[in-house]
Amino acid sequence: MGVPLAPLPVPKVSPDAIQQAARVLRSGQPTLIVLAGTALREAPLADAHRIAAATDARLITPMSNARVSRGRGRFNVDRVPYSGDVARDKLAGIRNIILVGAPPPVTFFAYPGKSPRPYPEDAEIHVLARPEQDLAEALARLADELGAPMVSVPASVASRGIAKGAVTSEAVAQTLTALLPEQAIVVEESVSFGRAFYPGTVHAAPHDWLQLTGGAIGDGLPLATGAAVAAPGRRVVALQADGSGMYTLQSLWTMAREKLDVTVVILANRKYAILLGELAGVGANPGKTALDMLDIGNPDLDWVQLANGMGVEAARAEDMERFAELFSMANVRRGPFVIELVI
Ligand SMILES: Cc1ncc(C[n+]2csc(CCOP(=O)(O)OP(=O)(O)O)c2C)c(N)n1
Repeated sequence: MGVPLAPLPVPKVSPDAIQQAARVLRSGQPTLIVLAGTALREAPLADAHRIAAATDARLITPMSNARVSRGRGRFNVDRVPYSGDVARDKLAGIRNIILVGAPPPVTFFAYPGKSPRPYPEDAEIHVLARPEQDLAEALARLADELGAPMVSVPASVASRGIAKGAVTSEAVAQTLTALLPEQAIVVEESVSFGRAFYPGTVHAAPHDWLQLTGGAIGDGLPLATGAAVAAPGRRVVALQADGSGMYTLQSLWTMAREKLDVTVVILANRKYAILLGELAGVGANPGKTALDMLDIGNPDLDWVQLANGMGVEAARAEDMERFAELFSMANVRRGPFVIELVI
């Protein structure tokens, strides 16, 4: 006989941690609150915004988070920028950093002669809550301790409709905003192309945004598979860079067998594009052999045939009109569909 597993208790933060964070926030010094984990759900985000509005603290999240509740009617929080230089500019002047289930901000990669910590060296770090603690409860108590009034979500900006013409990151974000189904689960492993996706979808229908939290690429398609199994009735939209997609493309076969409602958008640039930028970032001057290693054409992958070969219907789009047509159609059908979006 198996012993039923009781859910693990979620420890609450101590009154001292609340008091300490409140003292820092009342000091009036420039303060950054870093939110991660379960602090990125709808209610705790609202409490974090109450705190920010009452104290002038700034809110931020790590670049990648396991799950964020976002879209129309919800509070948005910007992420630590991917570029170390941009992140350092953004966090200049910060005196205190309050961590809510998050590590201190770091840049994704380290570069010779540059600190991987994009905040001033003399900033003081305070831990309101560790990841395993009750983050929502901690933020609610801190907001109450500060007497922070409720704030309303900024009005959403009306959709500009679908984008037309050339495929760009901004155009895809615009079309996602116009067409994302209510309560979709977006799984994003868009790597270099998707820089506009997150900021550009703040006003899309309410959705959850799922990402890999580490650096080992290839998690997008399996994550989309798991999300679709876990949340039947919700459309999963996987925004998947092609190189990373190749690590785990057998997920498509599972999606077909399990008839999972996933719309897979393959962002086909036929390169490991981000690594070209990173090579430049460390001052390398790559020759032909190195550059060939970062090219995944020759021959080009045909994602329509790859998907068909695993029992998944698929089509290719080379402009935004076709993308919108395929994306709307895919999202209302049962089962998976792959769109190879040539970028
Ligand atoms: C498991 C694993 N292998 C290799 C890498 C190194 N790596 C980082 S990004 C990348 C290429 C990503 O290419 P793609 O998914 O096509 O996105 P793009 O850079 O073209 O936007 C590679 C190989 C990694 N991070 N993880």
